[in-house]
Amino acid sequence: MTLSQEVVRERLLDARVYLLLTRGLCRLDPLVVLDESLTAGADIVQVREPGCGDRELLEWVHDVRERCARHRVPVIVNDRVDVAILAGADGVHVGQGDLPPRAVRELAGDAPLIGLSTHNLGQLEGAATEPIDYIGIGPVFDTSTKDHPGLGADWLRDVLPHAPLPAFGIGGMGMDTIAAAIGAGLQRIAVSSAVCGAEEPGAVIHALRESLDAGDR
Ligand code: TZP
Ligand code: MG
Repeated sequence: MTLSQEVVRERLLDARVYLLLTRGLCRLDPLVVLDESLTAGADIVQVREPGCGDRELLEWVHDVRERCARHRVPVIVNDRVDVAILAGADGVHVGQGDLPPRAVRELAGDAPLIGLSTHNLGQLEGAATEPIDYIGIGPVFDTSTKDHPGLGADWLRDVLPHAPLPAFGIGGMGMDTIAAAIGAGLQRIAVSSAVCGAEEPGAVIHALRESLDAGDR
């Protein structure tokens, strides 16, 4: 880890916009997407590269980590606890079919953040007894990034009060859906294609942040 455990946890508690960076979804150079997003105020960055070769992934996580550290932004690696440890990342994100959080904690130790994807109330409530730091909830809206259809804003409104940890709504988050998400009570989002695929990724991050901040007032 480049950032201290205290800083990483502080950043998590304040986080509103969590970027899932996937190079194949980027319209611009992925490093430009990353730099613009960091400058615009992305709070956390996840490296999500399904199907990427191990060596290439390790190098990419190093590059992302170096850039994020300049902004004191934690870097999370999707699925791969081994790569996260080797690259000195700040955390690992796992889904319901990945290594169980307890196994990730055993390998990674106490310091790194662990995030868990949840897709229903049972999984959301079950997260309370896992050794994790935050959860993803969704997919909230339809998205081409995942096969599963969006569960909807009404569903989100019902489940959100049961979230035992900081909860990031995910799936189809963007300028056309953020109002409905906020209306359902959401304060934190995880976003991929709306930022990666944008011509001006920084402007999208900035606008999403503004909406979320305004939602509090
Ligand atoms: N889980 C649900 S949607 C998603 C993940 C990992 C990807 C991000 O979604 P989007 O719609 O590209 O922001
Ligand atoms: Mg996964």
